[in-house]
Amino acid sequence: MLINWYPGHMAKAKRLIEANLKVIDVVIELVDARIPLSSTNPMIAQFIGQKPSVVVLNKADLADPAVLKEWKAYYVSQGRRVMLLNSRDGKGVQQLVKLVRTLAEPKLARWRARGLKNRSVRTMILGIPNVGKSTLINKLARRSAAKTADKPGETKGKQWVHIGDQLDLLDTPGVLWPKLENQVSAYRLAATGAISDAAFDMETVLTQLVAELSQWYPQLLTARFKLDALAADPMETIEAIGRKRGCIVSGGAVDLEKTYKLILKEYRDGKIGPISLDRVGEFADKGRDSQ
Ligand SMILES: Nc1nc2c(ncn2[C@@H]2O[C@H](COP(=O)(O)OP(=O)(O)O)[C@@H](O)[C@H]2O)c(=O)[nH]1
Ligand SMILES: [Mg+2]
Repeated sequence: MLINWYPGHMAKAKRLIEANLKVIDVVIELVDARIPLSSTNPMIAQFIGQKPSVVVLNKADLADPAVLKEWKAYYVSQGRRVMLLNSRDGKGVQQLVKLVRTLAEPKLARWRARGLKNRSVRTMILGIPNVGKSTLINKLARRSAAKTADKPGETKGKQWVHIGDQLDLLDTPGVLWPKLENQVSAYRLAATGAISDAAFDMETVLTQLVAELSQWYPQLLTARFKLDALAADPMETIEAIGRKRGCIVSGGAVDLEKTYKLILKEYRDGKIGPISLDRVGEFADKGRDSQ
């Protein structure tokens, strides 16, 4: 699995995030609801520090509701605030604003006590690529009246979007690098589209994906591709899908590259059904791991 985040990139991303976090009161950590721990960043706990935060399981529409319930319980057991969200259609956005405002309340109360009645708390979104940061920022910005002006004493060009009562959002997210130190997470990041297609071996990713779908969601897989049964060997299932969908090269063999792309696209688009790949049990001891 190719890793295209070199230490130089990581150091730069880290510096940028740390600089922005200096003025942030509440952190919104965005992860992919289908792979909450694979799509988190090992350093997130360090970034968050003592600030109040919420972990948002975005793309909840694409994940398995039963597994999401377990993930919610998991985060609660870790002492974290957690929310499900669909940034694309905006479902949950209102609750997110409310929750962030609630988390900000102690700070606002301290400011009020010091006579700073009109000061706003600031929030920012952190997440690895492709978890929906821009989509969420756009949703939040659109429902708000207007962008607030730059404030004195801050990095030039930093823009704040007013998103709620005494609540401003930094309009650029903090982009964390993906966790690539274990192969299972790396493959799932590839399957969900967090790592660019050029960076991984399709055969490896697709055989793993089809193996996991066969194990956890056999009915969804057979129903979607009209298969009579699933083979023990995922490669056989992939070939059967290729035949069903007419991905055939001259001579009658299955066009594997085309079949890989087809399965991947339908999986990512949610066509196979709501599917979770990360499961709570397999990461039991790897909660907020840091590096
Ligand atoms: N189904 C679904 N797709 C989403 C959701 N949020 C974002 N997306 C899609 O995920 C892709 C990446 O989103 P983007 O906002 O660019 O991610 P970013 O890299 O974190 O800024 C886009 O195709 C979005 O339309 C969601 O809640 N549900
Ligand atoms: Mg973006």
